Amino acid sequence: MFVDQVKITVQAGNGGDGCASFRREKFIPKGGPDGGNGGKGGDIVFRAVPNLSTLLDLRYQQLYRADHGRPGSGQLKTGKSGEDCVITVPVGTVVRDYETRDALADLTEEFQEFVVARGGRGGLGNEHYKSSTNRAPRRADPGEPGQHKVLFVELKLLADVAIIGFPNAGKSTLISKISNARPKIADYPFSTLVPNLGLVKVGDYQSFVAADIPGLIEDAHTGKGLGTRFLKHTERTRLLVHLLDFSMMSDRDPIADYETIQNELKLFSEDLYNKPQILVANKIDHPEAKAKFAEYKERLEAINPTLMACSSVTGEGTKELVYKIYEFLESIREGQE
Ligand SMILES: Nc1nc2c(ncn2[C@@H]2O[C@H](COP(=O)(O)OP(=O)(O)OP(=O)(O)O)[C@@H](O)[C@H]2O)c(=O)[nH]1
Ligand SMILES: [Mg+2]
Repeated sequence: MFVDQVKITVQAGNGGDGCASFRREKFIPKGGPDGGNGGKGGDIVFRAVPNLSTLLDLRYQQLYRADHGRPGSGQLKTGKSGEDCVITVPVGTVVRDYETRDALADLTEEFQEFVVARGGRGGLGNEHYKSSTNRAPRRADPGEPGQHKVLFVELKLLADVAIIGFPNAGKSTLISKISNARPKIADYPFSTLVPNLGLVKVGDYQSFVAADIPGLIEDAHTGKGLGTRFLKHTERTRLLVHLLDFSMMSDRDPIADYETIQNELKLFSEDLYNKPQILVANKIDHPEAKAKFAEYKERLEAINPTLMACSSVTGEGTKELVYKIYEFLESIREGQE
């Protein structure tokens, strides 16, 4: 299981203090008590939203505070309530107590909300204590403190995009370049034995999850190489990045490679075979790889017009690829709505 886990601290707002005050008006010599109540402190609220897929934002901000309530004032004015602090997380997020690991909330539906820490109630003003026996109470209460909690937030990751291709095509190198995943990279085939998931940041606020799938080869569907058992991880992804090796060293024919992999996908699952793909010529930094790319470009574009080139080692073209993947995921998402 691949999980994203973050520790955060939340502090709800304190309630505002109640006010002790008496009416002072011309011609009303002994005005009664008129101190208002304090406002309520803001809550800390978790909200599950559809357009997030990771807890990346929570890694950047680890302390969340809601506003305090304002104190009450004379003329029976209640203090303003503090604003809630809303923490947006992906659907599927579980919020736990950090110490006990008890689940406090399981956010399984879009726009589901959960108040994890309550703001303090405002203190009562002295007007509240007025009675037949005490017409001029001086008592006013302080606001209650807001709740403070240390939380353990976790999310089971599901990949949005899977990187597929022959062994050694550079899938692990690519995911290590664009995400926080640090898989093993080696110049021999089948260096990746299980899928690696990584969080990819796009600009400041957006992100997606990519999976690096162990290499596929001809007859993978019959169990050759590592077989297709990891392809089940790709069934829930929305997009495939199909990586082709363009280094001259491997002396591979990218079109034959492409067709071999496509054939294996098809034999494994028609649904997977029909998923949208971005075709990527990798190792474009290699001497003569650019010439090779120029040679194949037209034929590859005829197969799939969404064709890009990059080097997972130097980073050339990887930023463009990340944006292209994101754009693609967004358009798929919009198409589903
Ligand atoms: N020059 C160059 N070498 C690369 C590039 N990407 C990967 N490599 C090299 O290619 C070899 C294989 O890279 P990996 O990332 O392990 O390949 P993989 O596709 O994950 O391989 P498997 O896990 O075995 O399927 C390593 O020696 C990498 O350094 C690239 O863009 N340019
Ligand atoms: Mg690998």
